[in-house]
Formats: sequence, structure tokens, C-alpha cells
Amino acid sequence: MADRFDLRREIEFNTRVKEVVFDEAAHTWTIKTDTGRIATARYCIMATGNLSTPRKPSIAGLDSFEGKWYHTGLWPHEGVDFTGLRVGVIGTGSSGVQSIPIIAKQAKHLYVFQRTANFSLPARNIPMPPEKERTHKAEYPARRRAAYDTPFGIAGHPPPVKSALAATEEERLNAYEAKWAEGGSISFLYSYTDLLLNKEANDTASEFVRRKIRATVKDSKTAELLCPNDHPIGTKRLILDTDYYETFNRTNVTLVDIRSKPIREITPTGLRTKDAEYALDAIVFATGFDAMTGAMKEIDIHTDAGLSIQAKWEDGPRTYLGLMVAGFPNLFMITGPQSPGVKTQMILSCEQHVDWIAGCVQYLRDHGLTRIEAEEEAEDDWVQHNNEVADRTLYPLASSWYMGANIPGKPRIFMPYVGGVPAYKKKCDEVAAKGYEGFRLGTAREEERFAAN
Ligand code: NA7
Repeated sequence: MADRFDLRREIEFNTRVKEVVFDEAAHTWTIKTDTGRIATARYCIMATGNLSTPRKPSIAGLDSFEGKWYHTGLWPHEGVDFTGLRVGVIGTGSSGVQSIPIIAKQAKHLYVFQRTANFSLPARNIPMPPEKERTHKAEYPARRRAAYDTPFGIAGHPPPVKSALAATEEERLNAYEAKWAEGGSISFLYSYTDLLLNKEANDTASEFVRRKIRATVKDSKTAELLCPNDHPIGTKRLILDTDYYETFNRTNVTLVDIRSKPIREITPTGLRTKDAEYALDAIVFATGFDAMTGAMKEIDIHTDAGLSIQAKWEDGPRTYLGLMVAGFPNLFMITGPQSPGVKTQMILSCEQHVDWIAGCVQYLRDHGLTRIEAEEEAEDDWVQHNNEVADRTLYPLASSWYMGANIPGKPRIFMPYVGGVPAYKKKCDEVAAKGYEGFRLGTAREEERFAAN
């Protein structure tokens, strides 16, 4: 892509942005980096990602550990060979669940330290048959257009038409079995209309997966520990795996419940829980990310009047459309909090934001404008709408990274917009068509007199 679009000359590689400051008189952002390079730009677009700030828990004693430790989000590019080693994996989200079967095949012994069990479905990954690849690629433009009309931004799954509670037990079992055999998470959640809306409906799908876990894992105590029981299926990221539950039938794998017996400390030779000590040569932290707001808050983003993103988002993120933040003119976000981003196909949502921002910047240029800022009231309304939509679903019932629940002390607010891609895109397009409704527009020469929308 970089070569095809001749992008390399526009990119500063190996550069970390430390601070970005808005100059209110000039209507520009100044971007300061760790290489000393400073850039000034009319607009600043934060494409810093939702899952880009890996987070390692502060467990006492890690500095004393004599083995090697890794974080799944900072994996060495050259790979890691665990052959013959005693390995501990901490964390059983997507990253843990997908790496555990592979590490188990190499390690002498693998200890999986689980605090919370998660639902996982078979990925059914196989080499792509060439014919399927050809027909799929030939349909790219039509698929992309169709994807914009689906809630998750993913084409090719017929939307459900029926409530799970309107189906008979036998119908439901057949439907879930078929989806289990096919693989995929969206397709599974698309079995019925109300799996993410109604707890009773959801229970039927959650119980189906628990039965699969019990049927797969031979040791009944281990199976029971692996059965999620604290959240409805789909309200945390629904994991896809290859042989995850089967891995616990291996003799070199031990599941350790750190919910009832928490980790106390890491020692030079391993890890100590409340009731036991585990000798380890390597530790893998699969403990996730400071999701959705972490990367933005890591950079010192502020205006020359002194308002900072850290202060503004102290009680949780506030945005207008997940695209801009009141008080921070000319600063855009790609898939910011309160946009559908992480609850959709990311590439599509990134594309929609990029197109919207490009259209906006073009509009400002065409109208001789140099400043755009979200209005407080529009932002308040959007945050409220975002919360109301989430509260109509089961999502807030889970202690997920969508809620900020995985970071001690982080405010618990449901961050993604779950009203679906079509409703969101329609709103963004309407806002633009109305001359950027809910935004104040202005010019550097006329700071005081913002053009009314
Ligand atoms: P996740 O989904 O946030 O999972 C992190 C896991 O680490 C989860 O099982 C946590 O348990 C566990 N965790 C976190 N802190 C601790 C401590 N202190 N002690 C023990 N266990 C801990 O991150 P992933 O990287 O797996 O996946 C992130 C997303 O990337 C994923 O959803 C996909 O969208 C791609 P907890 O549930 O908090 O009890």
C-alpha cells in the first residue's frame, strides 16, 4: 500500500508523539515528538487505535524474575520458542485463548492463570480454497457497499429474523450446532434477533456453549472452571479459537483459578498464589490493553488555554460522534470512543471516518474556514444517546474492556456506539449535509465571530 500510493515520503518512522498543543490564535496544532522533530499543522488526526496501549498488571516482584516475560501485545517480531520450558500465561481474553494452544504444544508444562472464564467459539480456520478467494475478491466492491447496510459492517451473514424465545428448544439447538460447525462469532450472534438484547434469549446461547465446554474438557472440575458464568455471551468480545478447550485435555497443561486464589507475587523462580507456588521459566502476560482511551491519554494533548484530554476525560471519554471533542478544535479521531469502531468491522469504520474527515476538511477549505469545534451541547446529547443505546442492550452487564473494567481505577462507562453502522453513518452524513450541525466553524481572522451553522 505504501509503495502503491507513494506514501513513504510522507511518514516519519520510529517516532513517538509526546505532546500536541493547539494554538488558538493561529488555529494550528503543534506536534512534538521524541526525536525532537516538531511539526505544525492546521488539523491533527488521531489514528492512535483502540487496542494499542498494552497493559501489564503491577504484580509485586516482577523485577526479580530470573526468567523471561512477554506481553501478547508486544510480541517479539522474531517469535518465541518455548520448547522445554515451564510457562505461565496470565489472562484468558482473545490473546490468551488464541496463544495458549500454540504455547501448550511447545512448552514442557503450561500453567494457565485464569481470573475470569470467557466464551470462545471455534474459528474453523483453514487454508483459503483458491476458487473461494477468487470469487470473494471479485465481489469486493459489492461486498463493501453491502457491509455499510449491516449493523456490524460485515456483509455475507443474513440478518436474523426471529427471537430465540420464539424458536423451539430443538430448533435452537440445530441453529447453534450449525453455527458452531461453521465457525465465526458474528454469524453465531446472528442466530436470533435478541441474543444481545434479552437475557433469557441470551441464556439459551450461553448454555449451549457451556454444554460444549463440558463435552470437550474431560476433567469435570477444569471444565466447570472454564465455563463462563459472570456475563452473557457476546457482551465481552466473543473469542474465536483453534483447539482452546481441547488443550486442557493435555497432560502438560494446568488451569489455575486465580479468582478464588489470587496471585500474590512473582518470585525469582516463578509465581506465588494465595495457596501455591509455581516454578516458571517464562511468563506471558495476556492481560490486554488500556482500550479506547489509553493511547489518546498517553499523549499530552492540550490547548494553549490549558485544557487537556486527560482532564476532560477524567470521568470517562466525552466526544461528539466519536470524531471530535468539545474544547479541542481541529482535532479529529479515527474510531474514537462513542463511535461504532470496535463493535464493527474496523477497516470499514476507519474508512467511513477517513472519508468523513476528508469531506469535512475539504468543506472548510472551500468555505475559507480554518477552525471546527464540537459544541458542548451536541457532545452532551451524543454521549447521552450513546449511553441510552447501550442501556437497551446486555453489553453493560459485562466487566469488559468496552466498559473500562479491565483497568483498575478507570471510570466504568460503556465506550463504543452500539446503534449499528447504518444508523451511525446516516447521522454523520446528515450532520455534514447540514453544514456540520453541532459544530462551530470559524476562521483565524475572525476568532470571535464563529459562523453559525
Ligand atoms: P482482554 O480481552 O482485555 O483480556 C485480558 C485478560 O487478562 C482477561 O482474562 C483478564 O481477566 C486478564 N487479566 C487482566 N489483568 C489481570 C490481573 N491483574 N490478574 C489476572 N488476570 C488479569 O485482552 P486481550 O489482549 O485478550 O484481547 C483484547 C482484544 O484484542 C480482544 O477483545 C480483541 O478485540 C483483540 P479479567 O477478565 O479482567 O478477570
